[in-house]
Amino acid sequence: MSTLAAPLTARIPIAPAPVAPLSPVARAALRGLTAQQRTLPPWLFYDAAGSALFERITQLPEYYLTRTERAIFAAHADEIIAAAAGGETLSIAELGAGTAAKTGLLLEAAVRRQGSVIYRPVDVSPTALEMAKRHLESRVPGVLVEPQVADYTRDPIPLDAGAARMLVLYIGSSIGNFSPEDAVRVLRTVRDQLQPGDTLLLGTDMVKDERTLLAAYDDAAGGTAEFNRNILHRLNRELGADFDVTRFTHQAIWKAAESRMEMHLVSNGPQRVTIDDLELHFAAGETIHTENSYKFTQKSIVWLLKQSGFTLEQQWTDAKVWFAVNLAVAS
Ligand code: AVI
Repeated sequence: MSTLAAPLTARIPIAPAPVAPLSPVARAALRGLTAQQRTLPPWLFYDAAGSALFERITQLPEYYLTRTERAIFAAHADEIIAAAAGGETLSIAELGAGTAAKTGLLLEAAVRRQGSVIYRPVDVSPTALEMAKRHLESRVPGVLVEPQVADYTRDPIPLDAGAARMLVLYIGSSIGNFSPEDAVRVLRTVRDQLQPGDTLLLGTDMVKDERTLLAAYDDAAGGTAEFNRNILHRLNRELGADFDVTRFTHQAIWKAAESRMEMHLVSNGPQRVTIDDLELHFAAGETIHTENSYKFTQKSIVWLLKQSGFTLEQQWTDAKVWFAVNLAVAS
């Protein structure tokens, strides 16, 4: 038999059926929920519903962070901007800007000082950036908003806006949601984009009495519980999981040795959950660890900045030293 007569399929390799790559959400869920201590990464909180729930948290009486930091800006914005500018013209960038609700106070101070300012908010959410642009350009004349959609936790972002001096804002104690090692990695990436003399304004929530911390992460109205449980609703919505969300209880724990608040979701009893082909069995009391929120001391702030290539230059706090706004210079 000539080779030409051989059955066609015998000679043409059949390509395996393509396997669709997992989405980042599916990958995170698969990896985290099959680990010994089940975990879900906190970035999963921030879909549209979760971002709205977080906005509500910032207004809760127990969640002192946002209003304390805002009060520090309200009292010291001119001083902060003057110290960052050091006599030069300033451009301002903001990491994880979201809707840039508190930033207006600092931008107003920059406009008072130099007449106009370029402001580059960086965020993964184009919708939040659009809102920030519309809101700020109408509210603060003199601000030119140049939004940038990027994941600053992964990719270096070009920060140079052509001005003599850059000020990078990383406020709201967002740095506290990273482990110390990851926090250094994130800040080092920022440092690598700056020139010596440029500055970073870092908001840090401070260690304080346990009662205040527990209330901030487990409020009476249940807003934080709803925010925490939204992560399971998200897996139901986006991955077709079948979590019975009512059977998971929100838990906030203060871990003094690690200097962090932890959030967990505790399984109310033995239960089975499926996500596509994956079957998960939860024992009663077993938890999914959803967030760490590190709290700082003067020593840990200085350490973090030093490891990341910055030097702490000036610091502003509230009277109770619950929150600190730190100006650090790229060394
Ligand atoms: C966004 N981040 C600084 C908040 C925090 O306090 O760690 C997220 C949050 N988690 C519970 N409440 C607020």
